[in-house]
Amino acid sequence: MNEVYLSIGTNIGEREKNLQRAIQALMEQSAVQVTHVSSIYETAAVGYTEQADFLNIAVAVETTLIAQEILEVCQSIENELGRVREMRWGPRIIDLDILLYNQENIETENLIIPHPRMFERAFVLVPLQEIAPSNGKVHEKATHILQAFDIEQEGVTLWKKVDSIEEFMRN
Ligand code: GSY
Repeated sequence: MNEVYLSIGTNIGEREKNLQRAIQALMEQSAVQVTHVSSIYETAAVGYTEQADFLNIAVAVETTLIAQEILEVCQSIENELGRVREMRWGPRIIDLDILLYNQENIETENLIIPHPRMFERAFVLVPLQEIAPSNGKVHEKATHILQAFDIEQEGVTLWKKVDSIEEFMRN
């Protein structure tokens, strides 16, 4: 079984609903098991900053799929939820990024793992640190990098504390 971490973000429409729909769509994939979902963080936009704040979460899944197939699942969920690709760093109804696939380094035409910008982004690392096992390498690295960040200055605040997948999907 492969262990995969995803980062999900949204800054258009009913942001919490968008996250729930994305998790629901992942759970409906027979080859994917959602094992952990982080709390929801509200985060100031990075990249193109003249846009609304995002809600961001991290998700852990177990899967038999290879990385390329997970990418296809993520893209199909983005399309299903109505993502329109207008502007590279612009507003989006949903964005699913693969952060890590086991401990593998993967580089193909359309996929780089670990995600090339994940270690520069507090909006990725804060939720990731929350769900990664506290005795593991992912948690250790996220914690180490986050020590150099001023989380508040990075514009990352806890929006809703979530303790289980069931709680995340409620309402
Ligand atoms: O890379 C994912 C999309 N995205 C985000 C995001 O999810 N959160 C924040 N805070 N800023 C972002 N800029 C982009 S692009």
